[in-house]
Amino acid sequence: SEPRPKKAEAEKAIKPIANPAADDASSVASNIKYHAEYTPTFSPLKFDIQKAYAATAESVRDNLVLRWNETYKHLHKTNPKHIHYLSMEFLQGRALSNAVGNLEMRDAYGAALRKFGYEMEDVYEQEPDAALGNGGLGRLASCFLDSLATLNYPAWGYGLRYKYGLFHQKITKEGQEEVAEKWLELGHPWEIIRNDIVYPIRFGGKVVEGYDGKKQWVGGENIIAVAYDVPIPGYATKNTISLRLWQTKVHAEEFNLDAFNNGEHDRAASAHASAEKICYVLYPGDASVEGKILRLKQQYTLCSASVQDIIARFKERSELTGSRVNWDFFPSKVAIQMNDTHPTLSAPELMRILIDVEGLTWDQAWHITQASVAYTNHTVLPEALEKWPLDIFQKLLPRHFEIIEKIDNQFMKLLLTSKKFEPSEMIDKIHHMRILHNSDVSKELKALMPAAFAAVKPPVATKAAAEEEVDEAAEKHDASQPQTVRMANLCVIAGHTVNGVAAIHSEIVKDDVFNDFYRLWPNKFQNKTNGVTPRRWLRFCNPDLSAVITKWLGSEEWVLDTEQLAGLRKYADDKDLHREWFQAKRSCKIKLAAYIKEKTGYSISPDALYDIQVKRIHEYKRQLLNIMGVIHRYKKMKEMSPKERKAKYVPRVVMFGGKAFATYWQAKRIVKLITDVAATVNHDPEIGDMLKVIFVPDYNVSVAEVLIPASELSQHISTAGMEASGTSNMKFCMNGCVLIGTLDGANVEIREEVGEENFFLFGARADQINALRQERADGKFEADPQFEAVKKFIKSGVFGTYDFQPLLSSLEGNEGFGRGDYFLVGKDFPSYIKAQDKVDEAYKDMDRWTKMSIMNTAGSPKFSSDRTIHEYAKEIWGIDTYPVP
Ligand code: T68
Repeated sequence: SEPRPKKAEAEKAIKPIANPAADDASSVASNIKYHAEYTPTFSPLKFDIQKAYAATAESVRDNLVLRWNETYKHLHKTNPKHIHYLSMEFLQGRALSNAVGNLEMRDAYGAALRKFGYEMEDVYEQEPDAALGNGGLGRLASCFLDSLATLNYPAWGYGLRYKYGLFHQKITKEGQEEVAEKWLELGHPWEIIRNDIVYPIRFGGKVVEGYDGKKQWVGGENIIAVAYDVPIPGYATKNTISLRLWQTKVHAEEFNLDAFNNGEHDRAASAHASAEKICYVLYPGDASVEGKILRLKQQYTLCSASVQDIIARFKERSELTGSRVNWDFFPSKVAIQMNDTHPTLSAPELMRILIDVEGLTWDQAWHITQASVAYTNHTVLPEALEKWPLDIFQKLLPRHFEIIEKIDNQFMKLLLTSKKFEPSEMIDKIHHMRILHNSDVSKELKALMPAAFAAVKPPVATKAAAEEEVDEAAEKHDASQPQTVRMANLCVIAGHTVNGVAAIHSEIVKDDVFNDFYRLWPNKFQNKTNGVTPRRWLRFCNPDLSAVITKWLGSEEWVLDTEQLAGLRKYADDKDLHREWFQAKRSCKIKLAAYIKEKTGYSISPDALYDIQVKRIHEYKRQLLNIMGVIHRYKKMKEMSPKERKAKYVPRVVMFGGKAFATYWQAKRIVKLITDVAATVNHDPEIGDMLKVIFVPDYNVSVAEVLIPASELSQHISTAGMEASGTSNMKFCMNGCVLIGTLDGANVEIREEVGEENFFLFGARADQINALRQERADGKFEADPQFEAVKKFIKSGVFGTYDFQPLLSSLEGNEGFGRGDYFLVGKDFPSYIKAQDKVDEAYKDMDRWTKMSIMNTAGSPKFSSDRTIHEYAKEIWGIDTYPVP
């Protein structure tokens, strides 16, 4: 690397020149200097690192905009079918390092920044994470955008521009504390505000019928959504797609000047305040009525603005061909993917616009909608399947409610006339499958029901008597059950395809969550196993290991063609590769150790086994099983002589990271337990480096980029059947980390790919879980003495005085809410401990371990999101690739 000149000299030597296409170090430096001077966001007196970041980002953005414009023009001209990926969450992380990497300009930017006296990595660090997501679902959306751009698919991402992303997590003596996240505070160079792309959004009001019978939705609160575009570059391609984020506001006319002049300042700006708060925070708690309305407003804003935008572009491109708009072509130009149920309203919104605005018939609109939208399910947890109280929904979206009512009726009719269910099952099926839970059934529909109903009861004497009974049955809804709009049911009914996110999850979707729908429409259901982008999650976050891989595979083609990673298998026993592999992992471990020291004050040895569990804190993900395993280990170590300890165990650092939802108390107690155990164990001189416990604060994408490359063992230990897929498991696997896990989500497929000898398996299988819970409820469960000992150890106060009883109570008793060990921590504990003992055995033999590590990377090709996206493109969206020439 070139020697660093003095900053002042460099600044004098470099001329500021705007050159968006610059790709050599000198021109890049000129471009950076240009932005430092002419895109002035900071004081002209200094060129500090923050300004270096801002100017570098602007310079990279120039390059992106160039490609972005070309892509738009190319796709406008060729007019292919586009995929529109609607998601309430995108967990983008940092943009600069990724963009420089995808543009393959690391060397040019590294050298240019060095001319100014800065290291590129330090400049990258200035960027706050764009954390517009909670976890896996949002990060998946971001990996998909990277693959869509890289593979040259015509695509748009649509989301919301939250002012505050996912909260920052502070770890204090009290446990987790949440602090508002302010990613926009110093400006965000990666977005382009599009004041020309604005759509009206309405809430409330009423539906009026015109003389021609046409429905019109009028009145209510009227706001606008403004587009902010984030260019998404593909890797080693010109194609640069858009993530369009909507920001809510109102037109200036809504500002009440009279009120303001009267001194009523708040009232004057009340329309502004009401509109702007929609985009304040990601996923506000929805326990209160206010919270619910806000969340529904967010969802509708995303759906309405995006659908209006999609339609506007469809019309624009139709007009281009000189013909009038032919709506029959819509599904051959537009695919809409709903990332979970949060964007479900895009289906009734599309119906509304096609019928009320464009004048299509119901049947035409329904056909177009069904042929365009598809739904991905990400969870089997019943509490996570969205239901809106009917009254709130109807008030906020009266026209959509009418449309959904009609879809619901149409669906029930179809159900009654389909031959898929026994007449005796019919009433039950209607109750389970319809969209409007516990609502009345129309007269027309009731007329279809006697036959079904008569089959349940002994045949009724007269038609009138039958009808009466039908009335009763149809209206008999459990008063304790509120009337709701079930979004998942609407998704399944309106979408042409429903997919799960890992093989086992897609089976559960068919056999359990949506079994009735599966019986009705078996062909609607598919699997699309998740994937992660190998650019961010291997090539860029782990340059050390990437260099070794490239050297042994002979080229860097694996970054685009991950299948080539399998080529590492043939060197899995090569001693030279072992040495280089070990060194690469070790250098990542040293970087992580420095990071841990800085963030927590704890020193960890790079010679220890690095064992990591990072994900949202949730009971089903069982961080509790992990920490109880750690406590067991600590307790055993204390009972042993140093010699015995060394013989049985290897030195290990167990790291945790993840955020708990602010009001999820049980999850917060788990965080507290981990940090209290850490405080005791890490200061125990008898134990020393044999065991360290670290809670890494404020886990996010950037922290993951430091942790994952340094991992040797990672934990994916959810109760079987509960984790839809998991995606960090894939990132760890790619980075040569060995997994310990249950047969859950994508673990099943990872184990198949890497080989069972390279995966530490334990625990009950998904098909055993119900029986095990029943066994427990029946009082037939025999507690494991080691597990009981761990509970006793915690209760004894070794880890301080905090009251962990509410946490421990969840593991006790046989059944009941929050009791009876619903997540089977105690049941799986003995097999977990055995698997962990096997880990220590394996780690004692470094050759064996390094081979396992290599075999994990070699077995990871399937888990590239490129593979996933190709499958969606072919089997759900029907889109082709269109590289910009
Ligand atoms: C995750 N879901 C799954 N949900 O838990 C994970 N939920 O197994 C899977 O790998 C991942 O999706 C990608 O498919 C989530 O992350 C949420 O974050 C969420 C957000 C709002 C409401 C409900």
